[in-house]
Amino acid sequence: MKKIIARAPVNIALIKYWGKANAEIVLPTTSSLSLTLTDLYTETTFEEGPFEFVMNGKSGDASEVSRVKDVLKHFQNQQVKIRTHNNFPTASGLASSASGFAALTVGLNAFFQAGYTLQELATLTRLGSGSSCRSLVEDFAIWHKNGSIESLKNPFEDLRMIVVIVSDSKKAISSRDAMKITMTTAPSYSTWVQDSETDLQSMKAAIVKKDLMLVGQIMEKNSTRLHQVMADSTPAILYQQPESRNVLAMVITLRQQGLVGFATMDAGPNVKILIQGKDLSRWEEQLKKTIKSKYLVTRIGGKAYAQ
Ligand code: 2P0
Repeated sequence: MKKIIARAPVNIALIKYWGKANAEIVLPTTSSLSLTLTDLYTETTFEEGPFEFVMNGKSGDASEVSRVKDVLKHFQNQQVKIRTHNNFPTASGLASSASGFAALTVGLNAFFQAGYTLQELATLTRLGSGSSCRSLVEDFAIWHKNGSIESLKNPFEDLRMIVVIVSDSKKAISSRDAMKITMTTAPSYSTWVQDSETDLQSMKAAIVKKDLMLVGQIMEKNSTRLHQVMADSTPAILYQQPESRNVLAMVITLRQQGLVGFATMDAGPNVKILIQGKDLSRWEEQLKKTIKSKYLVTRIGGKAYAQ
């Protein structure tokens, strides 16, 4: 009996994606850049049989199945039983669509021995979740606005990400819908698109120079600007909660006191802090002292694979 297991890590953007130039084939308005989180991943098994999609022990709902089929229809047939689960708490408020679709696409490629190239897999997985194509490569993943995927060597040895779980409730609005609202209503959207290009170029230069302070500063600014352009939408899209802002303020204060770390936020209230492993115990001490929320700590690196 044929069986394939695929695994793909979550990725977090340092330069964010927020809007589609072509919604049908999911081409973004800007290029984005991310890192994968080694210890937070989706694992998916594929077995022979009539089509079935089970996520975290439950049958997938209609919209999940429809997105899965958008990818599956590019393979030989639909005779496959798919079971998928996340190794991180499902209610942690962490997006799982990127790791989920990366595992799905890479796994289907192995299961059906389809032989798609990396670039072709990126094109397919985007149909399920745009940002999932960034979980297909190691190191810093760049998803260019023309659709191509690039991997830029990560020169930093000991990075960690702290994921502060401010809320575990399901978000009020999906990123797919929210980015559409921002694109069509935020007066500052075109400026955001231009600034994003400048940020990407500065970020690439900072990575190549191995300048962690600069990488962190650009990352934090890019995230702040994303949440400003979201707030500039009508209706305003507000993912931050008071506790998110407490964590952001804590990161800035601690950095002023010499503890290096930088914050970024996505389409939800959780805050991710990029730090160096050598500083982890000092960060944990401060987190326990200052905030109520739970947090996870993960290493950085890895990519989707199937066996
Ligand atoms: C990112 N996000 O770059 C940005 C920052 C959320 C905030 O990519 O519509 O779930 O399926 O392409 O990939 C979330 O977007 O959206 C996302 P679709 P996806 O990580």
